[in-house]
Amino acid sequence: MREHTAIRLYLINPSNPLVSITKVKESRWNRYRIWKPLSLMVLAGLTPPEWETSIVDENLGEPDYAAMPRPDLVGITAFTSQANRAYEVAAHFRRLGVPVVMGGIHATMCLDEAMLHADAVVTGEAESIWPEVLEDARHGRLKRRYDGGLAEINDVPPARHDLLPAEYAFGAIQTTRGCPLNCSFCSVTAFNGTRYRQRPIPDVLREFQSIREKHVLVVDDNLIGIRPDHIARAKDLFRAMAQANLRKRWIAQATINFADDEALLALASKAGCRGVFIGFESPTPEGLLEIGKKFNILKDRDFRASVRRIQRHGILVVGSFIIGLDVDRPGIGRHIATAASQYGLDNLNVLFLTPLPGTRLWDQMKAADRLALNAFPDDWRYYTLTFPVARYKHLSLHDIIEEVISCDRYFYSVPRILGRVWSSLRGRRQPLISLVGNFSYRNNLRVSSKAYVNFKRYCDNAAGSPRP
Ligand code: B12
Ligand code: SF4
Repeated sequence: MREHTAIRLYLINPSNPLVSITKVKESRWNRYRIWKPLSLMVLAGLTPPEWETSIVDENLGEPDYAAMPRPDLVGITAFTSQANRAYEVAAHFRRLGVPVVMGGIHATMCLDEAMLHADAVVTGEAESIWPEVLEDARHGRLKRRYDGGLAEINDVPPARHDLLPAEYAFGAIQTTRGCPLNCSFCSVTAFNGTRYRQRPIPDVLREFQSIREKHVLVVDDNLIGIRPDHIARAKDLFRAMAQANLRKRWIAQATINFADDEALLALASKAGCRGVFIGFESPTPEGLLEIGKKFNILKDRDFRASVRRIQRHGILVVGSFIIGLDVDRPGIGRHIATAASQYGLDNLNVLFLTPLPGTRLWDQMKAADRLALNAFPDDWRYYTLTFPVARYKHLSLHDIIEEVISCDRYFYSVPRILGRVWSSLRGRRQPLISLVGNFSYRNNLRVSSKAYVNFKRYCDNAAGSPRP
């Protein structure tokens, strides 16, 4: 390692050119389409001050690595969809003789693959192990593999909110880790465990206060949890946030039980909650059973009434559905769109069923030879949930793409958008955000139609990957 007083560390978030907007400087609106890499901000928070730490987010624009000062160590994070680019960046720095450490969900789930591209790989959550990795790197004795396991929640440090430029519309924070549900397609339980871990409220408040953006994404996978004690703690948190008068507006992810407690909703709204992203996943009970999300249909739930209850507190509801389940047949696109309209959702996000490594779905589909795109690591770039990468039971590649297009065309037709904006205006529920959100989804339709054409061409040309 070089001899200079400060030891230089780059923490890099690779882009996926298929999904990233890399022209933030060209349009103010693009600020709303990029999200802070909180993992790297937390890693920076764990890094001792003798390291001169920079976070490089490729989503802000392609960095000119050659023009940047040579670092002593590089840490790279990656979701599966970023793995491909992560390996390119790793190769660049390794060619220069700079040691590269990889970590995050993809490296954890595909350890052997990641080890081929990095000098060291950290699996699991980094809190307990990162200081040791840095010490080893400093003394030139990096091991090939480290495992952080699951962190003690009190050890999660405040993230370094000061390190990224002011080019994002949203700040980011995490208040809990893990999810007690275990849906077959989701990596969260496999990575963060079923034990629902809640950060101490004073830590969360202090960190919120250090965020400069007015709008914040609370990245928790399940904001309120499912048990009465989880929900009691969520109420305590919201109460404390309201009392601290944070003046933040935030959006979060929750399960539909968020709707079941009026006091919880009132407190969340008072604490600044303005939008919630909820996984509805399938419009049919058979679909929910297939993916292990029976939770959604407990207590004979009336989805429309649940959504209304949340909206009455000034909170927008974005619903997510999956297309391509074994129970899904032609017509499912329209079925999802009508269900979403009937539930009264403010926005709808439809994603292709995607087997992500480490999930039960991956194990099932791999064993049944249903991974249609499997030239890894190259094909990981299509594992964005916005491309049909598997073989679906009743839907061919062409069919499933048509289903998604028909779903989006129905839900995002101009009259339906205007109806929703009018309803949010009447309910004083962020009408401007509703308008921008709806038209931005509608605009995505054009972008994704073009992407599907290229994708189909890629599938046709991909040798040895016959499509159904
Ligand atoms: C916020 C978020 C986003 C943000 C991304 C913000 C960002 N740039 O980080 C947005 C909305 C853009 C997003 C998009 C997507 N996401 Co997302 N997202 C999340 C979410 C909810 C939280 C991530 C987070 O900030 N966690 C908090 C930090 C502190 O935890 P962490 O990232 O795990 O980091 C810790 C460790 O992993 C480790 N670590 C991480 N990196 C590194 C690097 C090094 C060097 C080391 C040593 C350690 C280390 O240390 C950290 C501290 O312990 C996760 C779920 C989750 N629980 O992680 C899903 C999740 C990561 N997303 C997922 C997916 C599938 C996607 C999408 C592909 C699809 C989609 N539409 O959602 C896109 C892909 C975008 C792309 N560019 O390719 C999956 C990824 C699964 C996988 N195998 O890749 C997850 C796990 C959700 C799930 N249900 O399965 N996402
Ligand atoms: S409820 Fe959400 S976070 Fe929890 S396992 Fe299911 S999909 Fe994942």
